[in-house]
Amino acid sequence: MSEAGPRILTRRRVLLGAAALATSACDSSRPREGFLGAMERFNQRAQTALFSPTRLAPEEPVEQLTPPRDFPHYFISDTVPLAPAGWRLEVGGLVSQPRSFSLEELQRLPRTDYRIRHHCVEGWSAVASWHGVRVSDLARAVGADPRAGFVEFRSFDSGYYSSWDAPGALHAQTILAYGMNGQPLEPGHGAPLRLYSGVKLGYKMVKYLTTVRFLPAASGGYWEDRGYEWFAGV
Ligand SMILES: Nc1nc2c(c(=O)[nH]1)N[C@H]1C(S)=C(S)[C@@H](COP(=O)(O)O)O[C@H]1N2
Ligand SMILES: [Mo]
Repeated sequence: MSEAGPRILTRRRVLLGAAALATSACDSSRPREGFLGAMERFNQRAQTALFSPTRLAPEEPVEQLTPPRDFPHYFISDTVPLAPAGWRLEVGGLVSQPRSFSLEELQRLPRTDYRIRHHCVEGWSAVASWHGVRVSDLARAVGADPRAGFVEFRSFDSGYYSSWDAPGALHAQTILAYGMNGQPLEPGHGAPLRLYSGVKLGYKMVKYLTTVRFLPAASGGYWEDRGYEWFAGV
C-alpha cells in the first residue's frame, strides 16, 4: 500500500497554530529536521500536556457502523499476512514477569468492548465495534514497571511496528483486539491480534502483533520513521 502525506490535521494541531497549516509532511525528505521537526517537537510537548488519560473517544450508535465490506484493509506486505503456526504474543522489556501468551490465554484476561470511529491519516474514517484485552490489563499481568514510559508493538507484517507513549498505551480505550463486529478478527484486519485505540490515528494501531515491549525510551515506527508524526493523537 502507499499512503499520501497527511491530508487531515488533528483538531489540536489546527488550534496550535496556523504555522502547522503551511507545512506538509511531503515537502521534505527529512521532515523531522529544521522547521517541521521543531514544529513536531513543539506539538508533541503540547499534545502530551493536553492529553487527558480520562477523556474517552465517543461511542458511536449502531446505525453509524460502516458496512463491514467497506472498512478498508491495510497491510504493507504484498499479500494478507497469515499468523505462523503456534502463534504467541511475546511480552517483555521493563516487566517483572516476561512471558508469552496464546490467544486463549489473552482471552481469559478481562474483556473490553467498544464501538468507535477509526481515523486514517489518508483522510477516511470508519466505524466498527472492537473487543479484546486492555494493554493496561496486560501490563498488570506481566508486572510492567511504572518507569516504562513507552510501549513498542511489533508485527509479522514485513516488520511493521510502532511505539507509543505509556499514557496513550495504558488508556482505557487502548486494547489488543481479537474481535471486530462481534466476530473473531479476520486476517485482513490483523488476525489473530491487533492494537486498537480511541486515542491515536490509524497507523499507530499495529496489526498482526508478535511482541509488546515496555521501554524506557521511544523507538520509532514504520510510518513514523518515514516522517509521520510520532505522537499522532486524535
Ligand atoms: N501490521 C500493520 N499494521 C497496520 C498497518 C499496516 O500496514 N501493517 N496499517 C495501519 C494503518 S495506516 C491503518 S489506517 C490501520 C488500518 O486498519 P484496517 O486495515 O483494519 O482498516 O492499520 C494500521 N496498522
Ligand atoms: Mo492509515
